Amino acid sequence: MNSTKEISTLKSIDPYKIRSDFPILDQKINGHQLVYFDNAATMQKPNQVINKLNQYYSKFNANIHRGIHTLAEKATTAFEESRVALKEFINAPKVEEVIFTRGTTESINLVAATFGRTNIKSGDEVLITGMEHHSNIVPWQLLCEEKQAILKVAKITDVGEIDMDSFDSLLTEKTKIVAVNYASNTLGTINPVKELTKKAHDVGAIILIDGAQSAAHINIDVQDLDCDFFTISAHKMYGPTGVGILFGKSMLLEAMPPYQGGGEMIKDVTFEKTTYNDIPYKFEAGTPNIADVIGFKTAIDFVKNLGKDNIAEHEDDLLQYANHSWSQINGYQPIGTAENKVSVQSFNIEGIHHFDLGTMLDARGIAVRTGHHCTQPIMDGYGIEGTVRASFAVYNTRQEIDCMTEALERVVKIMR
Ligand code: C6P
Repeated sequence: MNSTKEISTLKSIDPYKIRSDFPILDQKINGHQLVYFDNAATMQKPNQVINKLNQYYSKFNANIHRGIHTLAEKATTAFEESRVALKEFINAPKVEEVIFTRGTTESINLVAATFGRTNIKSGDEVLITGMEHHSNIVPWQLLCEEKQAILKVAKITDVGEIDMDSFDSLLTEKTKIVAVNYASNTLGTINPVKELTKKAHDVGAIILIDGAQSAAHINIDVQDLDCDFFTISAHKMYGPTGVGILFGKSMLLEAMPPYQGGGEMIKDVTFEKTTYNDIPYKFEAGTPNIADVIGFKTAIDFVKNLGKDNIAEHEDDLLQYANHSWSQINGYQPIGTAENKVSVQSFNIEGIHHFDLGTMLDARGIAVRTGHHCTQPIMDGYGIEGTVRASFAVYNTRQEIDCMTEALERVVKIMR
């Protein structure tokens, strides 16, 4: 690595300093320093989050909203503080519009099973795009099968953007729900969700935005977007696994039936009739994932302290640098070359299977994802089985990209 690469030109993010907060990064894998480029699958967790989980379990573990003892009150306060932090993080108008779920997958299933089942009837249409994660396809397929509704899919272009002519032609008065991701986990494309929201509303449809890949990289303002539903997974923004949120406009949430039955979601239960709790609790049956909800707030604080604009600037530098370096490799075929992207790059190298590439990179301590990335229709569209995917986070460096470039060059030499 030369000195110009070593000294970052960016002042706002110092990845070398940030790395000291991430104990997992300081280890050897297969005899090499770990290079973690699988951040779109899940990000690593800083000490602040790890310590918060430890603190909860060692100092104030208790069930919430149930006890009047001191620990229960402490846990309840911390849990609800996390909801307030999420409200602010996405600029939701009301705190009760933030529902804790297991993550994006559960959030989408919740909307399909409650709003969807209540509002979709035979012949209605649900519109998604060709670049959705399976989590934003299958719940709508299940709904459409049950209701004899029709799932429509807007095409994507060769560079991996939504084909707006296709989207416009499929969006009609019959469309009742539009569901689209803010950023594609496979292509990295950032979609024009504000524009799509306006289009959906113009035909009287509601829109759900799958925000899984946007939360750690893009400023989110659900009021400015005017979206009806928005989803986040904490683990894709330096937080714990198994927790996320569904944002929903209160008018919609209040009209929706509950998702699951159990404790906490009720007002009164008799064998004859049950009345339901107010939102958000109506959608939070049972003991929630208390520790991880509390850790989620710490992850939000971590991201807020760094600043999303600074994060995006750093990650964009890495994306440009990676593409510049890898484009020199014989046979490099990037998949997903849209103008406006988060820091995700899928690619293949001609003549070498993506699994072989992934395995050989792992032997050099480099973690990437290989396969279809839970977006099989994207692969079908490009006529491929899968790709290698590298995805970057704040703690990644140009030096790590150099390691991967060297490793790729070595693999190409061996395999050709
Ligand atoms: N994508 C990836 O490697 P969950 O698993 O519920 O936290 O998130 C599901 C999900 C939904 N939408 C998008 C755009 C996503 O990227 C993901 C998760 C991971 O790309 C795991 S498959």
